[in-house]
Amino acid sequence: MEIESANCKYRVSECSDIEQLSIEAPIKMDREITGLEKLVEEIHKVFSKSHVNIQEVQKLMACYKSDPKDWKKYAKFDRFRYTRNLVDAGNGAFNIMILCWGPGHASAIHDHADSHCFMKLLSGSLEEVRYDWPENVEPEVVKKLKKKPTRRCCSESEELENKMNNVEISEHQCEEAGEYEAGNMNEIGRTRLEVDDVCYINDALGLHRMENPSYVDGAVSLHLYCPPFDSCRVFDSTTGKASEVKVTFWSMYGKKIKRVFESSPVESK
Ligand code: 2CO
Ligand code: FE2
Repeated sequence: MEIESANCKYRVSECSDIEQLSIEAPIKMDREITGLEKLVEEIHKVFSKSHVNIQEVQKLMACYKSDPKDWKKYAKFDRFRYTRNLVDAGNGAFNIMILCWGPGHASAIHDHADSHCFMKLLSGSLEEVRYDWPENVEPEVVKKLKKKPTRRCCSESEELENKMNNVEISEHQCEEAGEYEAGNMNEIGRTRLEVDDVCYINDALGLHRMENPSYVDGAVSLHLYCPPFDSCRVFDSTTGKASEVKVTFWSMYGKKIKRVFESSPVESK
């Protein structure tokens, strides 16, 4: 019998039973989904229903066997940071993207903005490090955060550079956005993900940081977020202080996005 789990059509904090958010049953693959397009189609079908089980989505992602020919058009790397490449906007209910991690690239420690995050490794390997929420910072799941307005502390182009794909956020950024008194970050687990592994996280399960441990090879991962989000919080690894950052796409549907600040050196000539 399929275990009933939280409905991931709703935000994590809207889940009536927090216990349902941490079920980690072994995933039984009963078929193979051939091709990324087919997987996306199946995901659309599942999300057309009013109740979407976390396990159901996990299972679908596991049933697809990674084949680079399916996703290479989305796999766009940058030399300096990991990239987020939109594959499907999911009618607004979810979105699917491919993240490309160059050798040694890592994310900052971050939350998932009250959304459900599914992830499948397509190529290479990645290390996921999980953390507790720092003291005095409570996720929406526990308590809705009282949002204070954050002052802008840098120019727009600097702000774009300070995306969460920076390994750490700068000290002045923490001070300016210092909404929370927080302590050290407490590591609660580490998992090495290999090709075709699927994992799931939400704010009730903690925070995480992803890293490509290879100094030689890139890594590619497939992510499904529901609902989609365009900002989240990053946490300073030593102080635990939080800062809200925007998350953007490097490419959409296989086409690279021209970022405003990339043209500024030309303008200043
Ligand atoms: N959540 C990060 C992002 O969307 C990637 S780490 O895996 O969830 O950029
Ligand atoms: Fe993440």
